[in-house]
Amino acid sequence: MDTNEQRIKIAVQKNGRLTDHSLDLLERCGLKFTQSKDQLFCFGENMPIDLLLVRDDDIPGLVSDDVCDLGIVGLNVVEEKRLSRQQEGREALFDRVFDLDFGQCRLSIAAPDGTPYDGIETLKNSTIATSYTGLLRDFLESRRIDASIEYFSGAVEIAPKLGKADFICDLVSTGSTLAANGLSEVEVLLQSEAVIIQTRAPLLGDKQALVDRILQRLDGVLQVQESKYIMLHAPRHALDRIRELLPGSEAPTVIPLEGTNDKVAVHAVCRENVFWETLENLKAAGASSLLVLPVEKMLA
Ligand code: PRT
Ligand code: ZN
Repeated sequence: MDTNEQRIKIAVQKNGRLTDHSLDLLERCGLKFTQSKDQLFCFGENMPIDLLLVRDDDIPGLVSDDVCDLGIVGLNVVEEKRLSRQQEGREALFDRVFDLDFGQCRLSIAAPDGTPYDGIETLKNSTIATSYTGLLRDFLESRRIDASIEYFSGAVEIAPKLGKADFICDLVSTGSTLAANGLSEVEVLLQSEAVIIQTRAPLLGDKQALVDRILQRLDGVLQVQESKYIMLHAPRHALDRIRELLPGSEAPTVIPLEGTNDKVAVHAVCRENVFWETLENLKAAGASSLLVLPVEKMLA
């Protein structure tokens, strides 16, 4: 029976930088959804897995409080929530299960251009504007730097111009927002990307098996992103050298070629991208008829 309690709920950002990537990833795991009229809920058509579409800041709380079983959210938001709960004396009841290879950015401290900066001691007795108070406090305390933190909910980069802060602490990806506001990065606190988190609450009935199944599919999808299937012909005597040159591949399959004793076909899954240089090196080692194909699905 497919009662509501037996359906998995995944919290996904409703409308933002992570939304398209998150939905695309779940679709590549074979999940199909119908979106509700209010666009806050996606019903799983082919598996008992539904999505809750929410603000990214709410995702760690929903997973920690067991409203959702899994969540896709930036590590910056996860760590901020974990630290703010810890600073309130509460534990965050979720675990990070996978890094998802999108939404890359870093949380950095930046100074107005021209500010003399001579290492972290320069931050002593300064005011730093941020919406990441938990991560910033943790960073400053671990380095024994006494500075005051000014909470800004948005547009942090204008705080120095308004005379509200000496430094800012915000997310950076290309660096163009900092440059446009006359700011330069001086410290990196955290390298972030989207991650999947799972509740620590026990999953009842068939739910754990279903979560394991979806995590295994996610793992497969992430692995094939970079993987390539490579086929080539090679003289037997060159096999050792060719094995060394195949990037990130485990035991390639070696198949005899009809009508010849000294030539074989080699098939291998490479867990890294295969660049032109690699193909040229393989050819120089004696390989011929080289073919590189994308991998669509993989199940370990
Ligand atoms: O409405 P909701 O609360 O859900 O969304 P949001 O506005 O809080 O988040 P959103 O959609 O902007 O970002 C979601 C997640 O994307 C973040 O939590 C990060 O994990 C990740 N991410 C990746 C980024 C960036 N890159 C990024 N560049 N989040 C924000 N930025 C902002 C940054 O705050 C700054 O204003 O982009 C600006 C800097 O970008 P660059 O390219 O100029 O350096
Ligand atoms: Zn947000």
